[in-house]
Amino acid sequence: MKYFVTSCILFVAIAVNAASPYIHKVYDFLPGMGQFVNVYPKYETGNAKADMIQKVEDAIANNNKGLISLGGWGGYVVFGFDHMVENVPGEYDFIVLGNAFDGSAEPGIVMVSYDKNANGEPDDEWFELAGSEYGNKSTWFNVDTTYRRDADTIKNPFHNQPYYPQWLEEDEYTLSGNILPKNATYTNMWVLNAFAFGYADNQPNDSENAKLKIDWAVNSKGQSVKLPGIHFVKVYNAMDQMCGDIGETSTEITGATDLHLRTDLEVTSSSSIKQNKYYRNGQLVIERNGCMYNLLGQEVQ
Ligand SMILES: [Ca+2]
Ligand SMILES: [Ca+2]
Ligand SMILES: [Ca+2]
Repeated sequence: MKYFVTSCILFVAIAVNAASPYIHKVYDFLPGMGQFVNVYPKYETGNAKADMIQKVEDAIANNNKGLISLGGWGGYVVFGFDHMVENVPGEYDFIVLGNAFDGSAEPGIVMVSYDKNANGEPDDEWFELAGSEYGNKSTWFNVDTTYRRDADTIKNPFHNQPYYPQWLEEDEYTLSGNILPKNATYTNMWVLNAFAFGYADNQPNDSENAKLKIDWAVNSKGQSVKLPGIHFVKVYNAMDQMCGDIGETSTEITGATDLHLRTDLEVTSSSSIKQNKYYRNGQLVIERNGCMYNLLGQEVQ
């Protein structure tokens, strides 16, 4: 009888612990060399890879609304939900949040994985979500780039910290993936134009075109696959592009949401608010409606 009571209480406790719509855990993080590496998140002397992954998790999991930078091309983060994000055919299933705004699109390719071996680890096959540029003739596929510690010499005048991930023991590392077409134009300032759909940090978070469909998943041969849902997400910076003073184009991530568990998110069809992004007093700032914000969206004077 005592056992019966105990198991009833356990059942209630589990039932109350509902699935979270937000990122539950971060499994891996490795940025490409770049001007925000060792800054978002901040490297402190002695930090190991596990410490940096924990800082990334503290920033973007559980709707914490912090910000991480994936650095140069190929830099990535791997995270997971505490449940399977269901693939509802024809519907948007989840969103990866960034800090994109009109004129500042820094697209990251989104890969998804279903925990086929049911071990709770992202060690299963990955599938790319084929965004709007998947069929673009200017997209490069299956590229490898090796970053070397001894190449950490060219600095943006505003960022003098090391660009090589300081927590790595190795003196070089190789990143792999696809390179999306260049999206920048310059007249009197840099404008980074958004692709139509299917990426992270591309369309503004409140745009319908920032939302993602698991239906878009393709395997490494480019064949469409039908997944019941996904447990894990990998996002990597898919831009290999330098833009003068504002530096390399690098995807930022602030979170992710299961849209089937959060149906109340406000969405507009497009963002019409004009913003500018430039350096002021050595700090990258965003001007919007006469107010200045930092990369985290905090107002600065
Ligand atoms: Ca779907
Ligand atoms: Ca961005
Ligand atoms: Ca697994």
